[in-house]
Amino acid sequence: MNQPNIIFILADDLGFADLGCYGARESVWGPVSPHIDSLAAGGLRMTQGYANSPVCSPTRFALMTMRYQYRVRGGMEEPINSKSKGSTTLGLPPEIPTLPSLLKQAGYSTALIGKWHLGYPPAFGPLRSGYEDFYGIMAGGVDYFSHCSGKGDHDLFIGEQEHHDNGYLTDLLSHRAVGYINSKAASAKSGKPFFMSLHFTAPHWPWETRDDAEVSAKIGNLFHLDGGSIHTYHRMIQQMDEGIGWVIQSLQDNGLLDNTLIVFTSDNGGERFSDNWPLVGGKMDLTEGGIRVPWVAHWPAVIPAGSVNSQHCMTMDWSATLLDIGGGTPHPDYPLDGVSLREVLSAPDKTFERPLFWRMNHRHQRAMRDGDWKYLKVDENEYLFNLAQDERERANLSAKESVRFESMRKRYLEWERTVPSIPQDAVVSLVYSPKDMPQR
Ligand SMILES: [Ca+2]
Repeated sequence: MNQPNIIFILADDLGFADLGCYGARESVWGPVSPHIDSLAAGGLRMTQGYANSPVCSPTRFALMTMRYQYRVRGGMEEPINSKSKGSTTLGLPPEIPTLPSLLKQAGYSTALIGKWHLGYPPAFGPLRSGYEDFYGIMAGGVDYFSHCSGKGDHDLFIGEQEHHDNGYLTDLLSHRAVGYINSKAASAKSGKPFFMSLHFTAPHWPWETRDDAEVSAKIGNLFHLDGGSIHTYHRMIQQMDEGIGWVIQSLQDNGLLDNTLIVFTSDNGGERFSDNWPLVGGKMDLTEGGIRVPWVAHWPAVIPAGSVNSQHCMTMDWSATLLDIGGGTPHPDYPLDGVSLREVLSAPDKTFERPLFWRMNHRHQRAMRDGDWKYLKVDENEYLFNLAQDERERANLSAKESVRFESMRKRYLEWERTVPSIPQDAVVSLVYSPKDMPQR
């Protein structure tokens, strides 16, 4: 098999049940995600896949480095915020090997279209960490029309050059992705494959569809605590999905669809308008709703259509998989924590044991998933859940299964000693509190 082209599509704050293929209800405009659903139908849908973190930038550190994000100082910010502009510590150090830098060494063309959120130039940036091309935003979020960050800075770039474009950001990113595929199609067919990261900001706040330029003009704070609705939210997902449809069509038109691996996921669990059913919690939480996310993979040459599997995995496993499939080699000084899922792709009924760990500064959370079981700590409270019986994490079995609880707790603590501890100056940034909206 020739090296496939690889397209990694990342949605921002999309919840576990926000897509039709994960049980989303229809919107008032019809199905929310027909194109992503068609990728799942023609490929693989995973039911037990996770993000490395319940918040943006930590997951992106893990995605890029294929290692637990806690190994990098910037990975312990929850998340990197716009105050880090100018910082020489809060970002992805260019000397650390990344998925794109190692795929580049393996012969790939590499591009990031969309959100970076791993620190600002001149210390950091996508071009310094393995991407040959970049079109997108450096910050954690921008307005969809003005392309300004919460700080008010215009934040749309080509490479490291500020660039002004008119239009709705989701559409600009989709069009740019199609343009990239068209520009690389001939070389892809003659043996030089491409790796394109397409990191949408949708359906992250502010709550704006492509028809909401007027909302954008009047918006105060990008957190948009006085706006939005499930209808706006559905439409934002739909418009991202439409762009993914353009990407699929362009692969088809260029004769590249069969040997292109497309992976779709979200960087963390859903935010205020998201549907995480049947999971509880959301962004910033280590309950399932904060970390379990959709994972869809489509690669007609290898993945049997209609596959569904329950392999346990997190973001860094997928980037390790893409490196493996692309023929890249990890750097010996930076051994991967991520485990390749390559064998699962061609034989989705085969799964393997994969214990997973998470840690958050926010509310002193800890979590470990092993088989059907999950150990969880939130604030000073500890829990044990059997997720095969109780995905919603309501039945705390820590007393009833005290031996198992103690053993998982011990294993968590052993794992925690293998990663750096949280520094005193690590920052937790929350977007809203109970005074902004009622909690359940
Ligand atoms: Ca996010």
